[in-house]
Amino acid sequence: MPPAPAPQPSPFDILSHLAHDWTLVAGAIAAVLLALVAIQIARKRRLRAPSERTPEALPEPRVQPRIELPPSEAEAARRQQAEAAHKEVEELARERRERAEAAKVAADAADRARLESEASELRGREEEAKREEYRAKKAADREAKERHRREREEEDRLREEENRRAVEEEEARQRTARGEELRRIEAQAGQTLAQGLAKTRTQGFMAKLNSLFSQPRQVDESVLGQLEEILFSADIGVQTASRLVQLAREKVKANDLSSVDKIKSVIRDEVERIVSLPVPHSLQGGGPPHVMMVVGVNGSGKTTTIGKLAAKVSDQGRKVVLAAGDTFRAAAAEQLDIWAERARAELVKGPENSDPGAVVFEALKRAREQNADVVIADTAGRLHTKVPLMDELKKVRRVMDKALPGAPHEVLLVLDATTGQNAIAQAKQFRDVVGVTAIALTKIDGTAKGGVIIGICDELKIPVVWVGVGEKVVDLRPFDPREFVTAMFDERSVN
Ligand SMILES: Nc1nc2c(ncn2[C@@H]2O[C@H](COP(=O)(O)OP(=O)(O)OP(=O)(O)O)[C@@H](O)[C@H]2O)c(=O)[nH]1
Ligand SMILES: [Mg+2]
Repeated sequence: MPPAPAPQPSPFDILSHLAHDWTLVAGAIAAVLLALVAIQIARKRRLRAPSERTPEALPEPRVQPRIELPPSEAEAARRQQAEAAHKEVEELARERRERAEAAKVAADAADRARLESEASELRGREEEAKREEYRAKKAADREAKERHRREREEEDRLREEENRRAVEEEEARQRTARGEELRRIEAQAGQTLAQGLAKTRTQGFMAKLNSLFSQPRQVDESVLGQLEEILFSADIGVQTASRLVQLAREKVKANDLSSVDKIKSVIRDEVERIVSLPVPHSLQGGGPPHVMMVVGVNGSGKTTTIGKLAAKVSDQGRKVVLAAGDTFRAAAAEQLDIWAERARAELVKGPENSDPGAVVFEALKRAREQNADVVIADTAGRLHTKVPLMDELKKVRRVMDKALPGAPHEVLLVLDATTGQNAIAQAKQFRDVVGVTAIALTKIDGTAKGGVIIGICDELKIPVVWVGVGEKVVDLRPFDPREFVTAMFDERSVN
């Protein structure tokens, strides 16, 4: 059976179909338009973004120098030559074409031959003029190239000059800032020894000892037990603690101590006796110049102490030379440089990792030439347990003696009080290897372990000559045994 014919669409069907298609087309157009608008907005945002940044985010505008030199006389002459040759080429070409045209229409064979010969001769001259133009142009280009080379060279020179100026300006700015910082620090008064010892007195073993001593009671075994416990937990070292306890026991046995208060004065007197070692003159007496070698483990405060000492020497109107003998770290010489500037001292330094002996030798030589009064030599502070460092220090010592027989006149060991009894162990090693003559105990202000001074003096019999009570240049106090004992034992010594 044949298939039934498809029904004919009605006009309404055709219209509705068309309407449906138009909706689709309109929808597509609207989507495309929307996409275009979105792209346009995004582009505008991107373009606007840089100007909306904060001014700080923008890089510093750098003016690139632009140099344009006038052409040299030779270059100008060559250009003119090339132009003249070019004109000649055109003129000759024109004449040659005229002769060739005339030859084409010449009726007489002899005339034609003459014209053709003239045209050929003109071509020869034209070729020669072209070569001349080429040569002149080439020469002018070489001159121009040379001129551009000089322009770039001048631009580079200006750029370098500008960079150098910028570096100098930055350095000057940093110097000013450093100077201001220094003036601010120096305007502050330095700490007294008592203020430096505040933590030891209020938080350390002295706090416990003073509290024991303030009890109004008779001395008995329990008091002695407490005394023993406090002293052994202090940082004064076992040897010194047992000697103090022993002394108190003997006094009790001999019925010399009836009240706790009396123990206090016995302990106090004994501590004063221990710390009152004969003090050698520091920073004077040897040479001239008087040479001080500064040693100590890293971070103990050597460089800072040297800076403070140098400032003291300069303040006395004496000339001081600093030797940057710590060549293991580049930063060490830089740090000393800052201190030297503060202290108005001359600094002698060498390249990183160079021979410390050479630096020290040069410093002593310079000091002698300039009649300096004092030389203070910094040294590296790697761990004292590393044998090579100790060997290095011994070598530096020998070099000093070679440069100036008898030098160093003083070997100052810098110890960090915050390390407590470890400082005593360090001191023993340095003493045995390099022969320490005096001790500077630093950072006493940051610790409750100030009692270590007593142990150092008792066990090593090396005098503590300087005490660091803070980071400022004025925060280095000559150690005064009486001031120390007063600061430790007297209730009202700290304010
Ligand atoms: N509070 C306080 N800080 C100090 C004192 N002495 C030094 N310092 C600080 O201790 C730190 C180390 O001092 P430096 O002088 O660099 O020590 P150093 O022994 O030269 O160290 P190296 O060069 O690494 O061997 C620095 O931050 C100093 O400011 C002090 O008496 N009191
Ligand atoms: Mg240092």
